[in-house]
Amino acid sequence: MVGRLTEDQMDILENMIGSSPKSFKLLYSITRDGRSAADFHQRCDNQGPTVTVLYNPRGSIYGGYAGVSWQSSGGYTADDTAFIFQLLFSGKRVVNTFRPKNVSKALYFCHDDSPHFGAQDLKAFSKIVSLNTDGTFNLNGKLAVGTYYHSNNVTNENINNGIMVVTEMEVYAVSDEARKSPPKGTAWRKTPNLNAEYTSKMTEELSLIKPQSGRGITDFRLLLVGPIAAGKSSFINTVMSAFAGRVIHKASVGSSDNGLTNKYMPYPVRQEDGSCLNFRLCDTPGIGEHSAMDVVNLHFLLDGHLPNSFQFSHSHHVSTKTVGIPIVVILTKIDKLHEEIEDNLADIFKCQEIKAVVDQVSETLGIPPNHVFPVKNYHSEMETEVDMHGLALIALRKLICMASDVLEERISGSEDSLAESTAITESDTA
Ligand SMILES: Nc1nc2c(ncn2[C@@H]2O[C@H](COP(=O)(O)OP(=O)(O)OP(=O)(O)O)[C@@H](O)[C@H]2O)c(=O)[nH]1
Ligand SMILES: [Mg+2]
Repeated sequence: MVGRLTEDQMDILENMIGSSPKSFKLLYSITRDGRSAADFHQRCDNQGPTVTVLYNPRGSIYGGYAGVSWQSSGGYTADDTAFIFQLLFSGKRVVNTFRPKNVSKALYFCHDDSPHFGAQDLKAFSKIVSLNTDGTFNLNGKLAVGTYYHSNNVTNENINNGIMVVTEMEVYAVSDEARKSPPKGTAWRKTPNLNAEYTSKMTEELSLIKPQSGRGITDFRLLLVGPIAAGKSSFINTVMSAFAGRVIHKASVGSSDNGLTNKYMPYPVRQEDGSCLNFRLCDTPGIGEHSAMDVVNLHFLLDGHLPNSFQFSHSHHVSTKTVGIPIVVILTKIDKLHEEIEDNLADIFKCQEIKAVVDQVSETLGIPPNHVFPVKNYHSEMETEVDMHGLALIALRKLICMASDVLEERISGSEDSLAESTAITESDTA
């Protein structure tokens, strides 16, 4: 198993360590090797310099570098090369290094502790970690940078979102060798150039797809479900824009604590000549603490029980029955990941940071990475942008193909009563 650290992140750590090119070899992974301090010490004691990396479910990555080997005993140990760092905060690249202010107390060695920097400036966990039902790990350690490490006025909340929960924790051995990096610019997902020729080929191809005849089904219904302000309505506008050849603002978009969309609304999509395509993009209210879109309503929606324009409210529920519906994740707002992406959208499949987020989403939701589609929606643009269309159409094609496969299966399979074929899309923020 190779670890989760991307080449870009290794480059950043290499610079922080600062002496020469570095290689990183995964020694310990909490998901692979066990969640006890004994599991950590068995793999990481006497291994020379190491870097510990914590990945939390809010999209933050942080950890610590130790320039000397971890040991099972010895208490406070000096290390003038140690530091605590952050690489990502809430999905955004935030790079900071926190150096020791008390070098003699930079590390703390104890058989009961996993990596422990300073006086719990960063302690991952003690003894054994409990596993949450969603597969995350409740580290019982602490992040309190500022005691024996300089905090540089960054709050701990702004490093770990105030939680010691992780989806993964890794410890790498760091050695003085140059990495055999994949050549820069290698794409992690093969896609054609996202140019005008490609988008026009895609729009033509998608305009020809129809539900299989035999059930009176006239269109595919593609359901957008996700948190408030994830960009569900914006994605609908982006797809509409790709087919219309101009920027469309049909679905209402904006930011509101309780969610902006408050209806289930299936939008038809039109081509430049005004003709409707054989699918509808179904907008729904965002899921959130104060939203009327709760689990009960979501189940009914998935069962196809909600009429068009159904107005969601906390007191208005329908009835239940569940069907297996394929899921595709539309990963919105990738332009917010870092500035270069905004300018080079066509290169996102070469960007290791996007790959890391795609892999993380895939792992967290238990769906294959090739069902996760990064997109950027129209938000401030005045003119159409062909690469944005390309990304949205790639996602749309997968949605329609999956809906078509399910429909075909159901038509050729048992004669159960099926009113319409639905593929569900989860939309999430990067
Ligand atoms: N930068 C950026 N902003 C986006 C993107 N997609 C959506 N937005 C912005 O995010 C905000 C919320 O977008 P909406 O499309 O209204 O989100 P929603 O999921 O429909 O939200 P609700 O209807 O409230 O659940 C708006 O201000 C959009 O302009 C994107 O890809 N990039
Ligand atoms: Mg909306």
